[in-house]
Amino acid sequence: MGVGLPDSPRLNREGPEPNIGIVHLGPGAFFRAFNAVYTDEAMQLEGGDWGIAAVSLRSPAARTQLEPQGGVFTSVTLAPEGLQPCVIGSIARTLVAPEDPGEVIATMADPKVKIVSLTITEKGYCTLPSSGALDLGHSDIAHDLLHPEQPRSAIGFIVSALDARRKSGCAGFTVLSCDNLPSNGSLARAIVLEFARQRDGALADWIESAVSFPATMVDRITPATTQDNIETLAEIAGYHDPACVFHEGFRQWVIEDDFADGRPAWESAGAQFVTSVEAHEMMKLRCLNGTHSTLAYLGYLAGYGTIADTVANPDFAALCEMLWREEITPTLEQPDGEDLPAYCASLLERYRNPSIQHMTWQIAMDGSQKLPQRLLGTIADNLKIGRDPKGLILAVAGWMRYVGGQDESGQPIDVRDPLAAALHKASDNAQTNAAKVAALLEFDNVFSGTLTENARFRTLVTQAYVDLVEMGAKAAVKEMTTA
Ligand code: CS2
Repeated sequence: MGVGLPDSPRLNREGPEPNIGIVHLGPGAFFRAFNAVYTDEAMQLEGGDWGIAAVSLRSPAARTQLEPQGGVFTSVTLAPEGLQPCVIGSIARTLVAPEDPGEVIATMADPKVKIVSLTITEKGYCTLPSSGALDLGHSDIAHDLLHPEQPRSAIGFIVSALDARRKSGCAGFTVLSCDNLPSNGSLARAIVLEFARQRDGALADWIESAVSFPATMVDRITPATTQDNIETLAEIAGYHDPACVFHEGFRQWVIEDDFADGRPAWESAGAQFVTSVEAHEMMKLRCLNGTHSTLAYLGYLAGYGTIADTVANPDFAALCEMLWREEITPTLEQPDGEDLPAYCASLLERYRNPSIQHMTWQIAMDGSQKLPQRLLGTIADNLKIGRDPKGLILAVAGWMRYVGGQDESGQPIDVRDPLAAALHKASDNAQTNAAKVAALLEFDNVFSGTLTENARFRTLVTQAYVDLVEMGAKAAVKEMTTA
């Protein structure tokens, strides 16, 4: 469990390793700064066997960092008054799925495991982003349907583990999606059931009754850990921790209270349990992630490395304020206990935190998977009521320019996206600006028919793209905010 720092600067647990009650898929920086911290605090305050088996679905990096330290790592809060390190001991075990998929299934099928939580990012769900439906043509899904003993996808592991539990007469578990997707609980439920039904109808029926899929809203800004972070921690704490994470102080976890077989007392660590998460999730996705992606594409094109650098330009800060006021919050229902204008104002403060080196390039990743829920739904809602959401449309044009693969000074952009090659080809093959926009709008797994058939949207996004090409992102943002 957690030990105090800096009085006793050491990287080990005081008590025994916690018994495992949670399997977590996707042990990246966000999971460590968020789920692992909440669970550590909940166990310290209220006890319980909620140790975490952290499973990487791809790279062995997390295991390489965590295993030699017995799963213990340092979470470092970037507080205004300085760095606050805290040692976290909730991870009891680390596994790398491709090395031994059978061991991962067996761990998930252990009756003592009550929760399987996920931070696998948008693309980990193997859906068609524009509709949220399971992509049966996805190579991992096709593989996992043929090889249930050796899955690759999170969905494949979940269904194989549930199959094993059902066969051994054991109860189901809770699948807890902690990714930035709208209605992430029902989305996870729909794709797990769809996948299970492809395998075995009776298994799907059993899952429907034995497994719960609560929705969650998760929020804590956590950039990828850098070598610099590791060295800084070594200076202040006196030890080397390659598994450390640096993050903001703010955190918010809103969870639908629907667990199949118990849960940690996360409320003791500040999590909010509610009957419906939807309004909270829409607020966070559209207000925070929507402007994050806007700043990522337009800021990167304007030559800014981080979000803090981007919003230090008053035009970009004004763009965020305009988006919140005129284009985003009018589409939202105010969640219980929140005040939308105050929420948005606090976001700008969080973005301005100069000690958080959150790279525009990092947030720009996987745009094809992020655009629908962050920007396109809000745009469609505005168009429906006859409003032109020109700022959000400029952000979409920024994405189009970004995935074209060349920045404003002609330098190549390292575009990371599952569709990167296809997007680049489509943009490259088209000769004119209008043809490039039209070619990208053909990606129907990103853009829904509601948008692509809307002539007003097509005109506005083409105009915004031309503006970006002709005047550059800085001037286009300035013009948008002074118009
Ligand atoms: C970011 C998020 O990388 C991204 O796409 O927008 O990870 C963001 O930092 C978190 O959702 C904040 O809670």
